Amino acid sequence: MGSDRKMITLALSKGRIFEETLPLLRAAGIEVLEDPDKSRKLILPTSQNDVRVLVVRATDVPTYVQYGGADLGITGKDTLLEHGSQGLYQPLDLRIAKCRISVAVRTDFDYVSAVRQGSRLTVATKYVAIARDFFAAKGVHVDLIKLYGSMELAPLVGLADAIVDLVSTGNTLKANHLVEVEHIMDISSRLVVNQAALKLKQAPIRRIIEAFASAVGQES
Ligand code: PRT
Ligand code: MG
Repeated sequence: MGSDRKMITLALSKGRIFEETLPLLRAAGIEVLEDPDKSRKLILPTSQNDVRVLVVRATDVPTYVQYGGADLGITGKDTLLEHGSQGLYQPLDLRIAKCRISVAVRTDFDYVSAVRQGSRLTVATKYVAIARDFFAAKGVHVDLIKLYGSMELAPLVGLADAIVDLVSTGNTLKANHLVEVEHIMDISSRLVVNQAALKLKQAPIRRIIEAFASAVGQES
């Protein structure tokens, strides 16, 4: 970043967050000039010379913003809870990329009895921090297995009794003969801002926060 003290850099991940952010950027008068699915560029120009977009992995957005590689970013609450929010100012819930984080098991697994009998559950998840906190609060003993994707497979092949994963329509669970047994929390994406950048580039960053806030119908 340091190269241009006037440049505003926004970190986004490809896919649903990128797609759902475009209308918010438009509301702030910013058009992204290249499609990240077609371009190989990782830094995308916008219609405003002093605003650019970084294309990063969803799980890396908080890291880029925390260390100042980007001034702002948009990231799921799931990702933020796993990463931690040190150094990140979170002015807005953008209410995009909505889903929930749930516990799911095979339809033939008796979760209620397992929990009632105090069994140790093996839980596969990308969200080890969220899962650890959730089961600790319930007083359920768990062995956590960290996965990076396709969590739904784990109970099917005997790797785990349960998974903690994101659910939106529920179709992925259904297609894999899994059923939701706990709703841990609702998830949506947040705007995160580097605290030092907010001080150094107050005016342009405030302008973006306010445009996003009015686009999503919130006070900033
Ligand atoms: O894909 P990659 O490994 O690069 O990263 P990622 O999976 O973290 O990125 P991405 O773009 O898939 O998700 C980014 C963010 O979108 C997440 O951090 C969530 O905050 C949010 N989001 C909203 C979702 C979903 N809805 C969602 N349904 N992220 C993932 N899913 C997956 C879910 O993991 C499951 O496999 O979709 C599947 C379930 O969908 P349904 O509709 O079948 O229930
Ligand atoms: Mg994904």
